[in-house]
Amino acid sequence: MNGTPTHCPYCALQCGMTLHTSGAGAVRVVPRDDVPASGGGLCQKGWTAAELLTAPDRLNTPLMRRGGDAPLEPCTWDAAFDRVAAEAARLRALHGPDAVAVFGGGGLTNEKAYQLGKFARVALGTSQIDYNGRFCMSSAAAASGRAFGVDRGLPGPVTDLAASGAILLAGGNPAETMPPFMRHLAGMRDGGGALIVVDPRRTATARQADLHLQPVPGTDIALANGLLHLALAEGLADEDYIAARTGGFDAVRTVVNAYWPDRAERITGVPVPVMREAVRLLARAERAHVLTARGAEQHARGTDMVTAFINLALALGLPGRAGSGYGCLTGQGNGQGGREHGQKADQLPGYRRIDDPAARAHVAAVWGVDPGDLPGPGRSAYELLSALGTVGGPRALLLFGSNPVVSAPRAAHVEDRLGALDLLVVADVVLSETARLADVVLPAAQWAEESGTMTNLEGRVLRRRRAVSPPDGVRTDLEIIGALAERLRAPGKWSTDPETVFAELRRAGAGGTADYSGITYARIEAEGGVFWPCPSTGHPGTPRPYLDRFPTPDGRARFVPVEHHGPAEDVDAAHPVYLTTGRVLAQYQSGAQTRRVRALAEAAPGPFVELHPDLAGRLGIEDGADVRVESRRGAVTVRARLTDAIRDDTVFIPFHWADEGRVNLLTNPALDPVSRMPEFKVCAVRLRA
Ligand SMILES: Nc1nc2c(c(=O)[nH]1)N[C@H]1C(S)=C(S)[C@@H](COP(=O)(O)OP(=O)(O)OC[C@H]3O[C@@H](n4cnc5c(=O)[nH]c(N)nc54)[C@H](O)[C@@H]3O)O[C@H]1N2
Ligand SMILES: Nc1nc2c(c(=O)[nH]1)N[C@H]1C(S)=C(S)[C@@H](COP(=O)(O)OP(=O)(O)OC[C@H]3O[C@@H](n4cnc5c(=O)[nH]c(N)nc54)[C@H](O)[C@@H]3O)O[C@H]1N2
Ligand code: SF4
Ligand SMILES: [Mo]
Repeated sequence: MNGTPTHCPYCALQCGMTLHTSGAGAVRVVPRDDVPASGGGLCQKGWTAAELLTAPDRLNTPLMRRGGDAPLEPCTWDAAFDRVAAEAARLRALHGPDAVAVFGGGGLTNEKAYQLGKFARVALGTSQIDYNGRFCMSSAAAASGRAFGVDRGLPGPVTDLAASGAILLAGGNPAETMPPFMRHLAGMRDGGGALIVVDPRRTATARQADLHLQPVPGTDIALANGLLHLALAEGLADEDYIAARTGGFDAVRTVVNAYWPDRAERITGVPVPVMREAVRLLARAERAHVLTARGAEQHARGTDMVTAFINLALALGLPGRAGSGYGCLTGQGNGQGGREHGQKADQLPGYRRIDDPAARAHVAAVWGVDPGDLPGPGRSAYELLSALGTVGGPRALLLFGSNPVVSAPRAAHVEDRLGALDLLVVADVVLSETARLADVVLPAAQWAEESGTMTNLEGRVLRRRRAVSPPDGVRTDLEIIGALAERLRAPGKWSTDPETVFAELRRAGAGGTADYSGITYARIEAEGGVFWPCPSTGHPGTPRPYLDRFPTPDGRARFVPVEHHGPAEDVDAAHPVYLTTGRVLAQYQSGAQTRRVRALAEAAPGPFVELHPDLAGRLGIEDGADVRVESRRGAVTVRARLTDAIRDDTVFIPFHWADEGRVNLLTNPALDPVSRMPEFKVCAVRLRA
């Protein structure tokens, strides 16, 4: 038995695990107890992660479609690469470089995310690149950038949470989305700290809370402004901190003045005494945290929603104090790193802005190209997907590590757009719902078959280590990108070795916001991970940024006044019920991976709609019955699951399934004006038995 220490393939907690291989090729997962974030824990997805390595329908040869309606058939790698490169070159010559687009993923390693961004700008010369992280934490990223001058998920090591005196968690359900994370919250409660959960559903997480605020979906701005109003009225704000470390408070004070308690209760449905209790718990704790996750971010006003919670945290004096602060729980395995190295439409490596001349000059020098040849900013994820195949839009798409047919909002439209392309290329491990539509499918190596680095929710850079060889016929994403770059005669170097790519990433990002230049594989190994920013090899890394100053021009955090707007699509007579969406423990994202793992498919076999018995009674819907749920964009048929844990004006459907249970047929693509995040978390529906 050999053991390879690595991390789980799935979420941002990046739980530690050792993979033991036997001669027969079987891989056994054993939790590691030397990884602080998971502390020896794994969830059911982690325990069963190795099963996908040998999934019966794992892709192990490239596939190609010769002509529109022809079936996908096996082909050689050379044939696949030749076709992709020739088509890309043809479309580019015909329509210009933006005719070819790229879509990436927050599950890709730092090395792949970096190489993909470089590939788009240098090999294709296209501005049209974005990724699924736009659907994930982009609103929190935008709000953090606006307030603190930087966007790094948590303000400190996740183990700091256990020493907190109070945590307000808005729109997160880690009991299902990161189960081992709950030990940190439980540790806090054991030490006398209070957990306050804001969620329209009494989730498994809310059931472990001291206080549960159950608002109408989409009303978090009114709630956070109401909480801040109460804090000010009760003299709980930290005026010294506000004066010393922040700017812009007066405008926020004026705005929240109008969110008097009764008004906040009327908008949110949260009783005033519960709000008052929440504020007192937070303000009285010596150390406290305000955290957000997707429930308070995936809104057409998501950036403002997060800002409202940041304003509350700032007024209580939390950010920039050791053991306190505001944080966002990132989502995907590399949700943090995936947003730093340039696969975002407006970004260059090191979290630099692509429209900043100094950033362009620095990165172009590392890439060996002229800064003037780098494209400018492109379209955001949903805007990119919905421009595919339109006049002036991209004619080809190369997609790595995402399954938008299931996970993008207004999915039928996105599917339609994908169908209008001249060329769709999908690199994946399995034939996902999106890969099924492709003209060329490239079978990629996965997780335990490759090495690289991932940045977890703490901002700690970790090693992913290769434990087994990829199956014959499969290539790593770096090999795929390298081969295509070569065929496109791209300038510069296109290493397929992760450590070499990481060395280049360090140089490209040096001096940027997310500075990895002092991080090496050897250091990660020796130190159990390194926190960015880490600007030199002698630098210890930065577990807790902002202790002395915020990386804003004047060193102060910025208050930004925000007003409640309500959902982009409110309920009305035709569509009288709010729909919200999210996750269940045993399935991951679009389900492409976890639906193929037997124990997970058994634990969460299919889509359902959670609804309150009172609502069900009014509609004549019985538990277990098939229900048709319709929005202005589409309809799904799912099984009714009656529970009094949800508000009676709201229903919940998880998004992990395809076919008639694909909830993104219903969701609203209304975008946040700053982050371009779609409103996954609220739209209006009607239900029929
Ligand atoms: N099992 C599992 N774990 C995962 C994933 C997975 O797919 N499956 N995905 C990973 C990824 S990429 C992510 S981003 C994270 C997401 O992790 P979470 O953010 O914890 O997950 P969600 O279920 O999307 O949303 C959290 C909660 O938001 C609530 N909510 C809905 N609308 C609102 C609202 O208007 N206001 C508030 N305050 N709350 C609202 C929902 O009821 C839900 O309980 O999970 C990661 N972990
Ligand atoms: N309604 C609704 N929709 C949502 C959300 C929601 O809360 N509600 N949440 C949104 C969020 S937060 C997210 S993050 C997105 C996620 O949604 P997607 O972007 O669709 O995420 P995954 O299902 O993880 O897709 C990853 C794909 O990459 C493949 N893959 C895995 N590893 C590799 C690899 O190393 N290389 C390559 N080439 N492929 C690989 C997997 O098999 C899978 O097909 O969904 C968003 N959509
Ligand atoms: S919590 Fe996340 S990282 Fe940990 S085992 Fe589960 S899916 Fe994997
Ligand atoms: Mo996510």
